[in-house]
Amino acid sequence: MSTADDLDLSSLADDELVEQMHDDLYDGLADEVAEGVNILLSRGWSPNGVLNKALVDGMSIVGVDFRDGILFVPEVLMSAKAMKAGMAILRPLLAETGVARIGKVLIGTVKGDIHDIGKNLVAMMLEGGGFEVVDIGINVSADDFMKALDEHRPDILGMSALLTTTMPYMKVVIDTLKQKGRRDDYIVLVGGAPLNEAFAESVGADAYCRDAAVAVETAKAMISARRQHAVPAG
Ligand code: B1M
Repeated sequence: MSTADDLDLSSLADDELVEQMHDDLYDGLADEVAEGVNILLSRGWSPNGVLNKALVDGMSIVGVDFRDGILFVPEVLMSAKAMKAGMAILRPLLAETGVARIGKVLIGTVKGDIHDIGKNLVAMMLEGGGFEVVDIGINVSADDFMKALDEHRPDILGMSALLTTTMPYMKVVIDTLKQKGRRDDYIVLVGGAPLNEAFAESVGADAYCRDAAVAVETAKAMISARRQHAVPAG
């Protein structure tokens, strides 16, 4: 499953190209994935369509084979790199749709966890949805979350975890906020493949976001609800 050297991606019909991009993602071919993204965009595909059909669907195939022991860490890292190459092209386009900033989101992957593809996607989609986003990266400790919250003063704190062993750390961050009497200063949204609503509730988050699109909807709904309930000054 690899792009033959002489294969001209632009000669493929859309559905064949998307399939080829899934193969190229699987094989970690960053240049080919980037080229495919550019071709689809030049054919009038929306950035969102390219993201979901070509990249996210392709990465799901990688996820299944990683789970089943067919792919291993180095190969998945190559796929992740290829996905990032595609996302780098889409990022400014997704952000472009935003008009006035709706609010500010600070987002990071919790301590012990280095998965960042989903978080980056969420950050991109939030930017596209009109939010200012401060991404503080991976392996973020409660202390570092607190420092960043002080520095950036967002409306929303977003946390990501992809491992069953790291998701409980979200509670550590939320409990730290509570101890400092600052829990109510922020809307706290959490996400990541192993989470669910019950977990989000159990750690004291405001909502669980199944995917990036839900994260944008939830962020918008919660900001607007909070603003409606804010007591007018004076
Ligand atoms: Co990892 N890994 N991994 N991995 N990895 C998983 C998560 C795993 C499920 C694979 C498997 O076994 N099937 C498994 C976890 C099992 C478990 O916890 N029970 C696993 C494991 C075990 C590990 C290691 C321990 C492997 C090892 O070393 N033996 C290791 C851990 C390293 C660490 O973090 N300390 C490890 C390492 C890696 C790589 C480095 C190779 C690479 C990460 C590269 C990177 O991120 N830069 C990697 C990858 C790529 C995966 C899989 C294959 C794909 C994850 C991904 O990017 N998905 C993953 C299998 C899987 O999930 N199917 C797996 C695509 C992404 C778009 O989806 O991240 O779910 P996702 O994000 C979604 C939603 O969840 C949601 O929106 C996103 C977009 O729609 N969302 C949020 C996510 N965060 C959000 C935050 C929000 C809102 C929504 O805030 C508001």
